[in-house]
Amino acid sequence: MRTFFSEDHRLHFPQAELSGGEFVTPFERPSRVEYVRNRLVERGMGDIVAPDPVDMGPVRGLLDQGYLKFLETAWEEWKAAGMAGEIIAANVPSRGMHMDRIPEFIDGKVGYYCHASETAMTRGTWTAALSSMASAQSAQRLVAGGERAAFALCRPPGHHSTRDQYGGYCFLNNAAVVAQMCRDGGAARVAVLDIDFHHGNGTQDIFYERGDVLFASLHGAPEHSYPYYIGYADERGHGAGDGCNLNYPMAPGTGYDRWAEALDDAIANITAWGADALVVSLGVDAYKEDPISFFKLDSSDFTDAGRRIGQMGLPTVFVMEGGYAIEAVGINTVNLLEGFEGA
Ligand code: OKP
Ligand code: ZN
Repeated sequence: MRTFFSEDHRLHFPQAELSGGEFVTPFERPSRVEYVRNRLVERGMGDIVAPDPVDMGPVRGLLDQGYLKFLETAWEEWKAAGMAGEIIAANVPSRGMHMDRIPEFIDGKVGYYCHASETAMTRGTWTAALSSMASAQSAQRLVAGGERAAFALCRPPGHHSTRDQYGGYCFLNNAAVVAQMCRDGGAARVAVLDIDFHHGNGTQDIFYERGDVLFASLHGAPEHSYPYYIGYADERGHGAGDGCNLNYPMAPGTGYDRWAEALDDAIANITAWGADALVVSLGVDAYKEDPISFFKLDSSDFTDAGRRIGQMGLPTVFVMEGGYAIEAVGINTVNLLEGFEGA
């Protein structure tokens, strides 16, 4: 399987993440994807190539124009306003406030376009997010051209970002844009299977009222896990999208038996629905040693999960999301891809 990967991910490396009331080195750090790349090489998974330049057409078509402009100019505005540090949202609109009036001052705009203040932005964040999107798009094009599968080694990840909000380490929703590109390229029905430990709230939100893209997510139950306020099983889609959103929230301590049951159910639903193409939001933070998650998967479980996904027989674009047990991220990610290829 071919991998698309851009070195420009390094341009995004904030010094700070707000965690437990203190600033720590972000869990989502550049070394994560270096471990994945090294493991791909070690296992001879296939070539690793730089993506073609990002195509803003599909990005602009799916996401909010004001949000994209904000991401592009935020750093300049932040610095022009005399802010000393990295961009961190200190205020967000909440209950009883206006959700649709956008402040002019950058500090207010930052909060308007953010849903979680752990995530900082820096000078290179926008460029890195675009390079991540470029990898996802190149992987999609390869699969649209007839390859069975491709892997986008994206960083920063994307599945928490909506049409107009960043947060949860995500700025641009790579998986959502890939799904839309599959639709534009002729796939009538596209499924997004999100196996990252965290609920893919951004992807859910983007497709919630659409009947042509099915979203299925396995994740830590919102009662106990970020993003906390979304991801319940009774969120099933709305309007034309009714029935096209499948959430599998699971309790702390969930191991592979229960997790694989949810995976099988998601797979059965995607198959019955008649998907023509599959996008996998590939996070490996369901791993037992992950520092910010509470599932108990072993490394070998990722191989088995990949096999089950491969048995669907669909053209598949893998898009990297989370995974923070740094040294195991490479092993677990490549295990899943190998399981897929061996199916
Ligand atoms: C992004 B992805 C750590 C809390 C972290 C945000 C998690 C974002 C996960 N103190 N909260 O889905 O892996
Ligand atoms: Zn995650």
